[in-house]
Amino acid sequence: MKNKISPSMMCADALNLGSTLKEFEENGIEYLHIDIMDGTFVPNFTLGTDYCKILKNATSIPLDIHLMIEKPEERLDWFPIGENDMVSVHAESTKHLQKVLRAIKDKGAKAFAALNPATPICFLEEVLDDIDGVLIMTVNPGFAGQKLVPQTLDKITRVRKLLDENGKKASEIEVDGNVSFENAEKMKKAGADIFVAGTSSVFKKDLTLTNGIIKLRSFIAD
Ligand code: S6P
Ligand code: MG
Repeated sequence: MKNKISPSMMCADALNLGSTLKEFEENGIEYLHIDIMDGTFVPNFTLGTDYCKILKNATSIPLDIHLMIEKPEERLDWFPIGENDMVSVHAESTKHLQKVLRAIKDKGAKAFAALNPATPICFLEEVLDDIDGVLIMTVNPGFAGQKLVPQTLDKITRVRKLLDENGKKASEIEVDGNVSFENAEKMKKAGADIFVAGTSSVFKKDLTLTNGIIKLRSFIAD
């Protein structure tokens, strides 16, 4: 399975969005990670529905919409979800996880179940047939620039095992939070496939976007 990079758009320079998207297209970026926060499920507000629509119209790079909101089942239709996109919904955010995951798949998109660092992986057991992958939070969600929660590295290994043992080898694992070059290499070894790139890789201050992407790809290469 090819390793994929999904830059976290909340870390992008809002004043230079057009040139950022162009550089991502030139570098074959696989997804655009868009953090949607509601100030309740997580203590922050970031990007929203109109931002998703702007990106959808501006680029053919698929969207990777990370919903960190209460009642996602009531708000899914607010987003421009298309066939090549992926949408992650937190197991902790809804009483109706299976229903939301199915609704995402009904739109033709890939459905990912997201888990906070403290959420046990058994939450995945009853929805294995309803997901295309798992988003493992490697920090507590809400902010960029945090430190890795170290036990989440082992969690990647355990989720990969759970998926493989249940005949879900094609299901992917996305990692989100402090995906630095060094951490990305460890995450890759543990079984991660999709890497959300933020302030310590693609958007690192002392690197150009292109050099950050090239460097990250070298750390997650097979
Ligand atoms: C955090 C959010 C993430 C961050 C990303 C930032 O709540 O879900 O997507 O934007 O982790 O990257 P970094 O490398 O600064 O942690
Ligand atoms: Mg995120």
